[in-house]
Amino acid sequence: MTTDRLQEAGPATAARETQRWWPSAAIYQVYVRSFADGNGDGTGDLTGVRSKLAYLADLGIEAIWFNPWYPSPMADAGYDIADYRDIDPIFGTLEQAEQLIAEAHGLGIKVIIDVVPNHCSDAHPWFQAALKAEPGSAERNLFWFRPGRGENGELPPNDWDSIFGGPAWTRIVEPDGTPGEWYLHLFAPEQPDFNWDNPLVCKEFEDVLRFWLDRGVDGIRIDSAALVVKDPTLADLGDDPAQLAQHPFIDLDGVHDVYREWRRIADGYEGDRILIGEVWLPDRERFTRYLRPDELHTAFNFDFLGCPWQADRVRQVIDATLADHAPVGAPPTWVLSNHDVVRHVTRYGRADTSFSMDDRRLGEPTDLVLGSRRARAVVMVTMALPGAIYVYQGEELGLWEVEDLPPELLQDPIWVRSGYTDRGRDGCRVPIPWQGDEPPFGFSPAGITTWLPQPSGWKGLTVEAQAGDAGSMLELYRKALRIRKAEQSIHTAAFRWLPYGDDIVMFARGDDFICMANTSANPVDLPPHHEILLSSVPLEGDRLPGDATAWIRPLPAD
Ligand code: TEU
Repeated sequence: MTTDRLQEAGPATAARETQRWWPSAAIYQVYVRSFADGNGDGTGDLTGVRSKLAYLADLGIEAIWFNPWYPSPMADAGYDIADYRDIDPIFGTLEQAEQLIAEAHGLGIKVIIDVVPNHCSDAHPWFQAALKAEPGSAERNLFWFRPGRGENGELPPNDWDSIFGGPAWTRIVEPDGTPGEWYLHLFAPEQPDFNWDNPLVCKEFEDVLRFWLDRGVDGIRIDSAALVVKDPTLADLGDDPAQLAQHPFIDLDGVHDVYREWRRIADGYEGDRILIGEVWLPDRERFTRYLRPDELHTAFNFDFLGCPWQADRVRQVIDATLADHAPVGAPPTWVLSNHDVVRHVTRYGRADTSFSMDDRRLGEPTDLVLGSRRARAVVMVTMALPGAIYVYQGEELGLWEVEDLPPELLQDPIWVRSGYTDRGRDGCRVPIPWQGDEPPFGFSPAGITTWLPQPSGWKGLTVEAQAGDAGSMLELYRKALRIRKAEQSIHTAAFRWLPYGDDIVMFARGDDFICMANTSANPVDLPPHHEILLSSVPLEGDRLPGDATAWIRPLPAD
Protein backbone atom coordinates (compact mmCIF):
# COMPACT_ATOMS: atom_id res chain seq x y z
CA MET A 1 0.00 0.00 0.00
CA THR A 2 1.38 3.40 -0.86
CA THR A 3 1.75 6.05 1.78
CA ASP A 4 -0.85 8.23 0.07
CA ARG A 5 -3.55 5.63 0.23
CA LEU A 6 -2.63 4.68 3.76
CA GLN A 7 -3.18 8.27 4.74
CA GLU A 8 -6.48 8.29 2.91
CA ALA A 9 -7.65 5.28 4.91
CA GLY A 10 -6.40 6.68 8.18
CA PRO A 11 -8.49 8.30 10.89
CA ALA A 12 -10.09 11.60 10.04
CA THR A 13 -8.60 14.56 11.84
CA ALA A 14 -9.97 17.99 12.57
CA ALA A 15 -8.26 19.28 9.45
CA ARG A 16 -10.03 17.04 6.96
CA GLU A 17 -8.04 15.96 3.96
CA THR A 18 -8.76 17.86 0.81
CA GLN A 19 -7.66 14.98 -1.40
CA ARG A 20 -10.42 13.53 -3.56
CA TRP A 21 -11.52 10.37 -1.77
CA TRP A 22 -14.26 9.30 -4.14
CA PRO A 23 -13.18 8.82 -7.79
CA SER A 24 -12.06 5.22 -7.27
CA ALA A 25 -13.58 4.48 -3.88
CA ALA A 26 -15.19 1.19 -2.84
CA ILE A 27 -18.60 2.20 -1.49
CA TYR A 28 -20.75 -0.18 0.55
CA GLN A 29 -24.53 0.17 0.49
CA VAL A 30 -26.21 -0.34 3.84
CA TYR A 31 -29.94 -1.05 3.68
CA VAL A 32 -30.44 -0.21 7.33
CA ARG A 33 -33.60 -2.25 8.03
CA SER A 34 -31.82 -5.42 6.90
CA PHE A 35 -28.24 -4.92 8.06
CA ALA A 36 -28.17 -5.57 11.82
CA ASP A 37 -30.83 -5.34 14.51
CA GLY A 38 -29.44 -3.66 17.63
CA ASN A 39 -32.62 -3.52 19.74
CA GLY A 40 -34.10 -6.93 19.02
CA ASP A 41 -37.30 -5.88 17.26
CA GLY A 42 -36.59 -7.81 14.06
CA THR A 43 -35.67 -4.70 12.03
CA GLY A 44 -32.17 -3.36 11.45
CA ASP A 45 -31.24 -0.05 13.07
CA LEU A 46 -28.42 2.42 13.66
CA THR A 47 -27.25 0.68 16.82
CA GLY A 48 -26.90 -2.46 14.72
CA VAL A 49 -24.89 -0.61 12.06
CA ARG A 50 -22.61 0.86 14.72
CA SER A 51 -21.93 -2.61 16.08
CA LYS A 52 -20.80 -3.74 12.64
CA LEU A 53 -18.58 -0.83 11.62
CA ALA A 54 -15.49 -2.83 12.48
CA TYR A 55 -16.68 -5.54 10.06
CA LEU A 56 -16.98 -2.93 7.30
CA ALA A 57 -13.59 -1.42 8.05
CA ASP A 58 -12.08 -4.90 7.97
CA LEU A 59 -13.84 -5.67 4.67
CA GLY A 60 -11.86 -2.80 3.22
CA ILE A 61 -14.53 -0.41 1.99
CA GLU A 62 -13.98 3.34 1.98
CA ALA A 63 -17.49 4.74 2.27
CA ILE A 64 -21.01 3.71 3.28
CA TRP A 65 -24.17 4.79 1.50
CA PHE A 66 -27.22 4.54 3.75
CA ASN A 67 -30.66 4.11 2.21
CA PRO A 68 -33.22 6.59 3.61
CA TRP A 69 -33.33 6.55 7.39
CA TYR A 70 -35.80 9.37 7.95
CA PRO A 71 -39.20 9.30 9.69
CA SER A 72 -41.52 7.57 7.27
CA PRO A 73 -44.75 5.58 7.20
CA MET A 74 -42.64 3.10 5.15
CA ALA A 75 -45.07 2.81 2.26
CA ASP A 76 -41.97 2.42 0.08
CA ALA A 77 -39.39 1.29 2.64
CA GLY A 78 -38.47 4.82 3.66
CA TYR A 79 -38.46 6.40 0.19
CA ASP A 80 -41.63 8.13 1.42
CA ILE A 81 -40.16 10.72 3.76
CA ALA A 82 -42.24 12.58 6.33
CA ASP A 83 -39.37 14.60 7.83
CA TYR A 84 -36.05 15.13 6.05
CA ARG A 85 -34.27 16.31 9.20
CA ASP A 86 -34.68 13.41 11.61
CA ILE A 87 -34.34 9.64 11.94
CA ASP A 88 -37.23 7.20 12.02
CA PRO A 89 -37.68 5.80 15.55
CA ILE A 90 -37.55 2.28 14.13
CA PHE A 91 -33.93 3.02 13.15
CA GLY A 92 -32.93 5.20 16.12
CA THR A 93 -32.38 8.87 16.82
CA LEU A 94 -30.68 11.85 15.22
CA GLU A 95 -28.11 11.73 17.98
CA GLN A 96 -27.29 8.13 17.09
CA ALA A 97 -26.91 9.09 13.45
CA GLU A 98 -24.45 11.81 14.48
CA GLN A 99 -22.53 9.29 16.57
CA LEU A 100 -22.54 6.84 13.69
CA ILE A 101 -21.12 9.47 11.33
CA ALA A 102 -18.39 10.31 13.84
CA GLU A 103 -17.54 6.64 14.45
CA ALA A 104 -17.37 5.90 10.73
CA HIS A 105 -15.08 8.89 10.25
CA GLY A 106 -12.95 7.62 13.11
CA LEU A 107 -12.40 4.43 11.10
CA GLY A 108 -11.58 6.37 7.93
CA ILE A 109 -14.99 5.57 6.39
CA LYS A 110 -16.95 8.28 4.56
CA VAL A 111 -20.71 8.58 4.91
CA ILE A 112 -23.18 9.05 2.08
CA ILE A 113 -26.88 9.61 2.74
CA ASP A 114 -29.87 9.24 0.47
CA VAL A 115 -31.97 12.32 -0.31
CA VAL A 116 -35.28 11.95 -2.12
CA PRO A 117 -36.19 15.23 -3.87
CA ASN A 118 -38.82 13.98 -6.32
CA HIS A 119 -41.49 13.19 -3.77
CA CYS A 120 -42.17 12.99 -0.05
CA SER A 121 -44.61 10.99 2.04
CA ASP A 122 -48.31 11.75 2.14
CA ALA A 123 -47.69 12.13 5.89
CA HIS A 124 -45.29 15.05 5.28
CA PRO A 125 -46.70 18.19 6.95
CA TRP A 126 -46.63 20.06 3.63
CA PHE A 127 -48.82 17.47 1.96
CA GLN A 128 -51.14 17.28 4.93
CA ALA A 129 -51.52 21.07 4.79
CA ALA A 130 -52.14 20.88 1.04
CA LEU A 131 -54.98 18.39 1.57
CA LYS A 132 -56.64 20.79 3.99
CA ALA A 133 -56.13 23.86 1.79
CA GLU A 134 -58.18 25.13 -1.15
CA PRO A 135 -57.61 24.27 -4.80
CA GLY A 136 -55.21 26.88 -6.20
CA SER A 137 -53.73 27.62 -2.76
CA ALA A 138 -50.04 28.15 -2.01
CA GLU A 139 -50.07 24.88 -0.07
CA ARG A 140 -51.30 22.87 -3.06
CA ASN A 141 -48.82 24.60 -5.33
CA LEU A 142 -45.96 22.79 -3.55
CA PHE A 143 -47.25 19.63 -5.29
CA TRP A 144 -49.05 18.86 -8.54
CA PHE A 145 -52.77 19.17 -7.80
CA ARG A 146 -55.10 19.37 -10.81
CA PRO A 147 -58.81 19.00 -11.50
CA GLY A 148 -59.73 15.72 -13.16
CA ARG A 149 -60.95 15.27 -16.69
CA GLY A 150 -64.42 14.03 -17.60
CA GLU A 151 -67.78 15.55 -16.88
CA ASN A 152 -67.36 15.47 -13.11
CA GLY A 153 -63.59 15.39 -12.89
CA GLU A 154 -63.75 11.65 -12.43
CA LEU A 155 -60.84 10.90 -14.81
CA PRO A 156 -57.15 11.52 -14.03
CA PRO A 157 -55.73 14.80 -15.42
CA ASN A 158 -53.54 12.95 -17.91
CA ASP A 159 -52.48 9.48 -19.07
CA TRP A 160 -49.31 9.05 -17.00
CA ASP A 161 -48.76 5.74 -15.25
CA SER A 162 -47.01 5.28 -11.94
CA ILE A 163 -43.60 3.57 -12.11
CA PHE A 164 -44.97 1.08 -9.58
CA GLY A 165 -48.06 0.35 -11.71
CA GLY A 166 -51.51 1.93 -11.93
CA PRO A 167 -52.27 5.59 -12.68
CA ALA A 168 -49.83 8.28 -11.53
CA TRP A 169 -52.75 10.29 -10.10
CA THR A 170 -54.94 9.88 -7.04
CA ARG A 171 -58.13 11.81 -6.38
CA ILE A 172 -58.60 13.41 -3.00
CA VAL A 173 -61.66 14.17 -0.97
CA GLU A 174 -61.85 17.91 -0.33
CA PRO A 175 -62.17 19.14 3.27
CA ASP A 176 -65.91 19.67 2.68
CA GLY A 177 -66.34 15.98 1.84
CA THR A 178 -66.80 16.32 -1.93
CA PRO A 179 -64.66 14.43 -4.48
CA GLY A 180 -61.94 16.85 -5.40
CA GLU A 181 -58.67 17.40 -7.21
CA TRP A 182 -56.11 14.82 -8.21
CA TYR A 183 -52.43 14.85 -7.25
CA LEU A 184 -49.46 13.46 -9.11
CA HIS A 185 -47.31 10.59 -7.80
CA LEU A 186 -44.84 9.00 -10.18
CA PHE A 187 -44.39 6.21 -7.61
CA ALA A 188 -46.92 5.03 -4.98
CA PRO A 189 -49.97 7.17 -4.02
CA GLU A 190 -48.27 7.64 -0.63
CA GLN A 191 -45.45 9.49 -2.46
CA PRO A 192 -46.78 12.81 -3.80
CA ASP A 193 -44.43 14.54 -6.27
CA PHE A 194 -43.06 17.94 -5.34
CA ASN A 195 -43.51 20.85 -7.73
CA TRP A 196 -39.93 21.90 -8.47
CA ASP A 197 -41.15 24.98 -10.33
CA ASN A 198 -42.00 26.35 -6.90
CA PRO A 199 -39.00 28.21 -5.39
CA LEU A 200 -40.08 27.12 -1.89
CA VAL A 201 -39.36 23.51 -2.85
CA CYS A 202 -35.88 24.47 -4.10
CA LYS A 203 -35.18 26.40 -0.95
CA GLU A 204 -36.41 23.62 1.31
CA PHE A 205 -34.04 21.10 -0.25
CA GLU A 206 -31.12 23.49 -0.10
CA ASP A 207 -31.78 23.68 3.64
CA VAL A 208 -32.03 19.89 3.90
CA LEU A 209 -28.67 19.50 2.15
CA ARG A 210 -27.10 21.98 4.54
CA PHE A 211 -28.68 20.22 7.52
CA TRP A 212 -26.83 16.98 6.70
CA LEU A 213 -23.65 18.54 5.33
CA ASP A 214 -23.44 20.47 8.62
CA ARG A 215 -23.55 17.06 10.33
CA GLY A 216 -20.48 15.95 8.43
CA VAL A 217 -21.87 13.70 5.72
CA ASP A 218 -19.46 13.31 2.82
CA GLY A 219 -21.91 12.57 0.04
CA ILE A 220 -25.53 12.76 -1.04
CA ARG A 221 -27.12 10.07 -3.19
CA ILE A 222 -29.92 11.76 -5.10
CA ASP A 223 -32.91 9.49 -5.60
CA SER A 224 -34.65 9.48 -8.99
CA ALA A 225 -32.53 12.47 -9.91
CA ALA A 226 -33.73 12.81 -13.50
CA LEU A 227 -37.43 12.96 -12.62
CA VAL A 228 -37.80 16.03 -10.42
CA VAL A 229 -38.78 18.62 -13.06
CA LYS A 230 -42.08 18.21 -14.95
CA ASP A 231 -43.50 19.81 -18.07
CA PRO A 232 -45.97 22.21 -16.37
CA THR A 233 -48.56 21.58 -19.07
CA LEU A 234 -48.60 17.96 -17.86
CA ALA A 235 -49.05 16.85 -21.46
CA ASP A 236 -50.25 13.32 -22.22
CA LEU A 237 -47.61 10.73 -23.02
CA GLY A 238 -49.69 9.20 -25.79
CA ASP A 239 -49.16 5.75 -27.26
CA ASP A 240 -45.51 6.13 -28.14
CA PRO A 241 -43.57 8.37 -25.72
CA ALA A 242 -40.38 7.69 -27.72
CA GLN A 243 -41.85 9.88 -30.49
CA LEU A 244 -42.21 12.92 -28.23
CA ALA A 245 -39.77 15.78 -28.73
CA GLN A 246 -39.53 16.00 -24.96
CA HIS A 247 -40.69 13.45 -22.40
CA PRO A 248 -42.93 15.32 -19.92
CA PHE A 249 -41.20 14.10 -16.75
CA ILE A 250 -37.94 12.32 -17.56
CA ASP A 251 -34.76 14.33 -17.92
CA LEU A 252 -36.12 17.83 -18.56
CA ASP A 253 -33.43 20.44 -19.03
CA GLY A 254 -34.51 22.28 -15.88
CA VAL A 255 -33.10 19.53 -13.65
CA HIS A 256 -29.61 20.78 -14.38
CA ASP A 257 -30.34 24.13 -12.74
CA VAL A 258 -31.33 22.26 -9.59
CA TYR A 259 -28.09 20.28 -9.43
CA ARG A 260 -25.90 23.25 -10.31
CA GLU A 261 -27.29 24.96 -7.24
CA TRP A 262 -26.73 21.83 -5.14
CA ARG A 263 -23.15 21.68 -6.39
CA ARG A 264 -22.55 25.27 -5.27
CA ILE A 265 -23.80 24.29 -1.83
CA ALA A 266 -21.65 21.15 -1.60
CA ASP A 267 -18.60 23.06 -2.82
CA GLY A 268 -19.13 25.63 -0.09
CA TYR A 269 -18.25 23.02 2.53
CA GLU A 270 -14.85 22.14 3.82
CA GLY A 271 -13.59 18.75 2.68
CA ASP A 272 -14.65 16.88 -0.37
CA ARG A 273 -18.46 16.54 -0.32
CA ILE A 274 -19.97 14.80 -3.29
CA LEU A 275 -23.27 14.47 -5.14
CA ILE A 276 -24.19 11.13 -6.69
CA GLY A 277 -27.16 10.89 -9.02
CA GLU A 278 -29.46 7.96 -9.40
CA VAL A 279 -30.02 8.50 -13.08
CA TRP A 280 -31.53 5.72 -15.21
CA LEU A 281 -31.39 7.04 -18.78
CA PRO A 282 -30.98 5.02 -21.95
CA ASP A 283 -29.50 8.02 -23.78
CA ARG A 284 -25.83 8.04 -22.76
CA GLU A 285 -25.17 11.57 -23.90
CA ARG A 286 -28.07 12.86 -21.83
CA PHE A 287 -26.83 10.77 -18.88
CA THR A 288 -23.40 12.36 -18.90
CA ARG A 289 -24.86 15.86 -18.95
CA TYR A 290 -25.52 15.31 -15.23
CA LEU A 291 -21.78 14.90 -14.74
CA ARG A 292 -20.62 18.21 -16.17
CA PRO A 293 -18.02 19.83 -13.93
CA ASP A 294 -20.49 22.15 -12.22
CA GLU A 295 -23.14 19.48 -11.59
CA LEU A 296 -23.00 16.02 -10.00
CA HIS A 297 -19.68 14.38 -9.17
CA THR A 298 -20.78 10.91 -10.22
CA ALA A 299 -23.90 8.97 -11.13
CA PHE A 300 -24.79 5.31 -10.89
CA ASN A 301 -23.96 3.54 -14.11
CA PHE A 302 -26.50 0.75 -14.47
CA ASP A 303 -25.54 -0.41 -17.96
CA PHE A 304 -23.04 -2.95 -16.71
CA LEU A 305 -25.66 -4.33 -14.33
CA GLY A 306 -28.02 -5.03 -17.22
CA CYS A 307 -25.34 -6.52 -19.44
CA PRO A 308 -25.18 -10.31 -19.97
CA TRP A 309 -22.05 -12.29 -19.01
CA GLN A 310 -20.80 -12.44 -22.56
CA ALA A 311 -17.38 -11.13 -23.50
CA ASP A 312 -18.43 -9.03 -26.51
CA ARG A 313 -21.27 -7.40 -24.59
CA VAL A 314 -19.13 -6.78 -21.52
CA ARG A 315 -16.45 -5.14 -23.70
CA GLN A 316 -19.08 -3.03 -25.42
CA VAL A 317 -20.54 -1.73 -22.15
CA ILE A 318 -17.12 -0.95 -20.71
CA ASP A 319 -16.12 0.88 -23.90
CA ALA A 320 -19.33 2.88 -24.00
CA THR A 321 -19.10 3.78 -20.32
CA LEU A 322 -15.51 4.94 -20.52
CA ALA A 323 -16.16 6.87 -23.73
CA ASP A 324 -19.21 8.61 -22.30
CA HIS A 325 -17.49 9.70 -19.12
CA ALA A 326 -14.26 10.87 -20.73
CA PRO A 327 -15.46 14.20 -22.17
CA VAL A 328 -16.94 15.36 -18.86
CA GLY A 329 -13.97 14.14 -16.84
CA ALA A 330 -16.17 12.30 -14.32
CA PRO A 331 -15.18 8.87 -13.03
CA PRO A 332 -17.51 6.02 -13.93
CA THR A 333 -19.19 3.87 -11.30
CA TRP A 334 -19.74 0.11 -11.38
CA VAL A 335 -22.74 -1.47 -9.71
CA LEU A 336 -23.76 -5.13 -9.77
CA SER A 337 -26.58 -5.07 -7.24
CA ASN A 338 -28.66 -2.73 -5.13
CA HIS A 339 -31.93 -2.76 -3.21
CA ASP A 340 -34.00 -2.45 -6.40
CA VAL A 341 -32.63 -5.30 -8.51
CA VAL A 342 -32.52 -9.09 -8.39
CA ARG A 343 -29.36 -10.19 -6.57
CA HIS A 344 -26.68 -10.93 -9.11
CA VAL A 345 -25.84 -14.48 -7.97
CA THR A 346 -29.38 -15.33 -9.07
CA ARG A 347 -29.12 -13.31 -12.30
CA TYR A 348 -25.85 -14.86 -13.40
CA GLY A 349 -27.16 -18.37 -12.78
CA ARG A 350 -29.95 -17.92 -15.33
CA ALA A 351 -29.76 -19.07 -18.95
CA ASP A 352 -30.19 -15.41 -19.99
CA THR A 353 -27.86 -13.36 -17.77
CA SER A 354 -29.03 -9.96 -18.95
CA PHE A 355 -31.26 -7.89 -16.66
CA SER A 356 -33.90 -5.25 -17.12
CA MET A 357 -35.87 -3.35 -14.50
CA ASP A 358 -38.97 -3.80 -16.63
CA ASP A 359 -39.06 -7.52 -15.91
CA ARG A 360 -37.28 -9.03 -12.92
CA ARG A 361 -38.10 -12.54 -14.21
CA LEU A 362 -38.57 -13.83 -10.68
CA GLY A 363 -39.10 -17.55 -10.55
CA GLU A 364 -37.06 -18.20 -13.69
CA PRO A 365 -34.80 -21.25 -13.21
CA THR A 366 -31.34 -20.40 -11.95
CA ASP A 367 -28.20 -22.38 -11.14
CA LEU A 368 -26.89 -20.77 -7.94
CA VAL A 369 -23.55 -22.59 -8.07
CA LEU A 370 -22.87 -21.23 -11.54
CA GLY A 371 -24.30 -17.85 -10.53
CA SER A 372 -21.90 -17.62 -7.58
CA ARG A 373 -18.97 -18.65 -9.71
CA ARG A 374 -19.77 -15.95 -12.27
CA ALA A 375 -20.46 -13.42 -9.50
CA ARG A 376 -16.89 -13.97 -8.28
CA ALA A 377 -15.55 -13.48 -11.78
CA VAL A 378 -17.58 -10.42 -12.61
CA VAL A 379 -16.90 -8.49 -9.42
CA MET A 380 -13.18 -8.84 -10.06
CA VAL A 381 -13.74 -7.23 -13.47
CA THR A 382 -15.58 -4.25 -12.01
CA MET A 383 -13.04 -3.82 -9.24
CA ALA A 384 -10.23 -3.52 -11.79
CA LEU A 385 -11.93 -0.89 -13.97
CA PRO A 386 -11.34 2.85 -13.70
CA GLY A 387 -13.83 4.44 -11.33
CA ALA A 388 -15.70 3.75 -8.12
CA ILE A 389 -17.43 0.50 -7.19
CA TYR A 390 -20.55 -0.12 -5.15
CA VAL A 391 -21.02 -3.22 -3.02
CA TYR A 392 -24.60 -3.91 -1.94
CA GLN A 393 -24.78 -5.45 1.53
CA GLY A 394 -24.79 -9.22 1.33
CA GLU A 395 -23.24 -9.49 -2.11
CA GLU A 396 -19.91 -10.03 -0.36
CA LEU A 397 -21.56 -13.08 1.22
CA GLY A 398 -22.86 -14.35 -2.12
CA LEU A 399 -26.49 -14.03 -1.04
CA TRP A 400 -29.04 -14.96 -3.63
CA GLU A 401 -32.46 -13.44 -4.33
CA VAL A 402 -35.07 -14.93 -2.00
CA GLU A 403 -37.75 -15.74 -4.52
CA ASP A 404 -40.12 -17.71 -2.29
CA LEU A 405 -41.03 -15.16 0.39
CA PRO A 406 -44.59 -15.82 1.59
CA PRO A 407 -46.83 -13.40 -0.34
CA GLU A 408 -48.52 -12.15 2.83
CA LEU A 409 -45.17 -10.82 4.06
CA LEU A 410 -44.23 -8.91 0.90
CA GLN A 411 -43.96 -5.18 1.61
CA ASP A 412 -42.81 -3.68 -1.66
CA PRO A 413 -45.66 -1.51 -3.01
CA ILE A 414 -44.95 -3.01 -6.44
CA TRP A 415 -46.60 -6.27 -5.31
CA VAL A 416 -49.96 -4.61 -4.67
CA ARG A 417 -49.70 -1.99 -7.43
CA SER A 418 -48.96 -4.62 -10.06
CA GLY A 419 -52.17 -6.43 -9.15
CA TYR A 420 -50.12 -9.15 -7.43
CA THR A 421 -48.26 -10.10 -10.60
CA ASP A 422 -44.81 -8.66 -9.78
CA ARG A 423 -43.42 -9.78 -6.41
CA GLY A 424 -41.22 -6.70 -6.40
CA ARG A 425 -37.93 -6.08 -4.67
CA ASP A 426 -38.26 -7.67 -1.21
CA GLY A 427 -36.25 -10.72 -2.28
CA CYS A 428 -33.02 -8.69 -2.36
CA ARG A 429 -33.81 -6.95 0.95
CA VAL A 430 -33.83 -9.94 3.30
CA PRO A 431 -31.85 -9.46 6.57
CA ILE A 432 -28.15 -10.30 6.49
CA PRO A 433 -26.99 -13.61 8.05
CA TRP A 434 -24.17 -12.93 10.50
CA GLN A 435 -23.68 -16.10 12.50
CA GLY A 436 -25.15 -19.31 13.85
CA ASP A 437 -26.94 -22.25 12.30
CA GLU A 438 -30.46 -21.02 11.94
CA PRO A 439 -32.46 -17.85 11.35
CA PRO A 440 -32.21 -15.09 12.47
CA PHE A 441 -28.51 -15.89 12.03
CA GLY A 442 -27.39 -13.26 14.52
CA PHE A 443 -29.21 -10.47 12.66
CA SER A 444 -31.57 -10.27 15.64
CA PRO A 445 -31.28 -12.06 18.98
CA ALA A 446 -32.28 -15.74 18.81
CA GLY A 447 -36.01 -16.36 18.74
CA ILE A 448 -36.90 -13.00 17.18
CA THR A 449 -38.92 -12.92 13.98
CA THR A 450 -37.16 -10.74 11.44
CA TRP A 451 -39.18 -8.36 9.24
CA LEU A 452 -38.61 -10.71 6.33
CA PRO A 453 -37.70 -14.36 6.95
CA GLN A 454 -34.23 -15.60 5.99
CA PRO A 455 -33.84 -18.88 4.12
CA SER A 456 -32.37 -21.66 6.27
CA GLY A 457 -30.11 -22.36 3.27
CA TRP A 458 -28.08 -19.27 4.22
CA LYS A 459 -26.49 -21.29 7.03
CA GLY A 460 -23.28 -21.69 5.03
CA LEU A 461 -23.30 -18.03 3.95
CA THR A 462 -23.11 -16.31 7.33
CA VAL A 463 -20.17 -14.02 8.00
CA GLU A 464 -19.08 -16.45 10.69
CA ALA A 465 -19.19 -19.45 8.34
CA GLN A 466 -17.20 -17.67 5.63
CA ALA A 467 -14.61 -15.78 7.67
CA GLY A 468 -11.26 -17.50 7.35
CA ASP A 469 -12.47 -19.88 4.62
CA ALA A 470 -10.13 -19.03 1.76
CA GLY A 471 -12.60 -20.23 -0.87
CA SER A 472 -15.55 -18.18 0.39
CA MET A 473 -17.11 -15.18 -1.31
CA LEU A 474 -16.38 -13.06 1.76
CA GLU A 475 -12.67 -13.83 1.69
CA LEU A 476 -12.60 -13.14 -2.06
CA TYR A 477 -14.06 -9.67 -1.43
CA ARG A 478 -11.67 -9.02 1.43
CA LYS A 479 -8.66 -10.04 -0.62
CA ALA A 480 -9.80 -8.27 -3.75
CA LEU A 481 -10.56 -5.04 -1.89
CA ARG A 482 -7.21 -5.17 -0.15
CA ILE A 483 -5.33 -5.68 -3.39
CA ARG A 484 -7.43 -3.04 -5.13
CA LYS A 485 -6.63 -0.52 -2.43
CA ALA A 486 -2.91 -1.18 -2.69
CA GLU A 487 -2.58 -1.35 -6.48
CA GLN A 488 -1.93 2.23 -7.48
CA SER A 489 -2.47 1.32 -11.15
CA ILE A 490 -6.13 0.47 -10.52
CA HIS A 491 -6.63 3.99 -9.18
CA THR A 492 -4.63 6.07 -11.57
CA ALA A 493 -3.17 4.20 -14.54
CA ALA A 494 -4.50 4.30 -18.09
CA PHE A 495 -6.94 1.62 -19.24
CA ARG A 496 -5.97 -0.40 -22.33
CA TRP A 497 -7.66 -3.40 -24.00
CA LEU A 498 -5.57 -6.49 -24.61
CA PRO A 499 -7.25 -8.50 -27.39
CA TYR A 500 -7.20 -12.22 -26.57
CA GLY A 501 -10.02 -14.07 -28.29
CA ASP A 502 -13.78 -13.90 -28.43
CA ASP A 503 -14.65 -15.14 -24.96
CA ILE A 504 -12.05 -13.15 -23.10
CA VAL A 505 -12.34 -9.73 -21.51
CA MET A 506 -8.80 -8.60 -20.89
CA PHE A 507 -7.40 -5.20 -20.12
CA ALA A 508 -4.32 -3.62 -18.63
CA ARG A 509 -4.11 -0.81 -16.13
CA GLY A 510 -0.75 0.79 -16.75
CA ASP A 511 2.23 -1.51 -17.19
CA ASP A 512 1.93 -3.66 -14.13
CA PHE A 513 -1.65 -4.86 -13.82
CA ILE A 514 -3.82 -7.02 -16.07
CA CYS A 515 -7.36 -8.23 -15.54
CA MET A 516 -8.41 -11.26 -17.56
CA ALA A 517 -11.92 -12.72 -17.50
CA ASN A 518 -13.09 -15.84 -19.30
CA THR A 519 -16.84 -15.76 -19.97
CA SER A 520 -16.88 -19.16 -21.69
CA ALA A 521 -17.16 -22.52 -19.96
CA ASN A 522 -13.73 -23.69 -21.20
CA PRO A 523 -10.27 -23.05 -19.77
CA VAL A 524 -7.98 -20.67 -21.66
CA ASP A 525 -4.19 -20.24 -21.48
CA LEU A 526 -3.04 -17.37 -19.31
CA PRO A 527 -0.73 -14.88 -20.97
CA PRO A 528 2.95 -14.94 -19.93
CA HIS A 529 3.10 -13.43 -16.48
CA HIS A 530 5.25 -12.73 -13.48
CA GLU A 531 2.62 -13.42 -10.83
CA ILE A 532 -1.07 -14.13 -10.31
CA LEU A 533 -2.30 -11.63 -7.75
CA LEU A 534 -5.73 -13.19 -7.37
CA SER A 535 -8.03 -15.55 -9.20
CA SER A 536 -11.75 -16.00 -8.69
CA VAL A 537 -11.36 -19.81 -8.66
CA PRO A 538 -8.22 -21.97 -8.45
CA LEU A 539 -6.30 -21.96 -11.73
CA GLU A 540 -5.84 -25.12 -13.76
CA GLY A 541 -2.07 -25.00 -14.07
CA ASP A 542 -1.36 -22.11 -16.41
CA ARG A 543 -4.93 -21.99 -17.60
CA LEU A 544 -7.77 -19.74 -16.52
CA PRO A 545 -10.87 -21.93 -16.06
CA GLY A 546 -14.25 -21.01 -17.56
CA ASP A 547 -16.39 -18.35 -15.85
CA ALA A 548 -13.38 -17.02 -14.00
CA THR A 549 -11.22 -13.92 -13.66
CA ALA A 550 -7.57 -13.45 -12.75
CA TRP A 551 -5.59 -10.39 -11.77
CA ILE A 552 -2.19 -10.74 -13.29
CA ARG A 553 1.18 -9.08 -12.79
CA PRO A 554 2.70 -9.13 -16.27
CA LEU A 555 6.36 -9.80 -16.98
CA PRO A 556 8.30 -6.57 -16.58
CA ALA A 557 8.80 -4.77 -19.90
CA ASP A 558 12.36 -5.14 -21.26
O1 TEU B 1 -35.66 4.12 -7.58
C1 TEU B 1 -36.00 4.81 -8.73
C2 TEU B 1 -36.57 3.97 -9.82
O2 TEU B 1 -37.22 4.48 -10.68
C3 TEU B 1 -36.37 2.53 -9.88
O3 TEU B 1 -35.21 2.06 -9.36
C4 TEU B 1 -37.55 1.80 -9.36
O4 TEU B 1 -37.36 1.33 -8.07
C5 TEU B 1 -37.84 0.64 -10.24
O5 TEU B 1 -38.02 1.11 -11.52
C6 TEU B 1 -39.07 -0.10 -9.81
O6 TEU B 1 -39.24 -1.16 -10.71
C7 TEU B 1 -35.51 4.85 -6.41
C8 TEU B 1 -35.14 3.95 -5.25
O7 TEU B 1 -33.91 3.34 -5.49
C9 TEU B 1 -36.26 2.98 -5.02
O8 TEU B 1 -35.97 2.08 -4.00
C10 TEU B 1 -37.51 3.76 -4.69
O9 TEU B 1 -38.60 2.89 -4.57
C11 TEU B 1 -37.82 4.80 -5.76
O10 TEU B 1 -36.68 5.58 -6.09
C12 TEU B 1 -38.87 5.77 -5.27
O11 TEU B 1 -38.33 6.61 -4.33
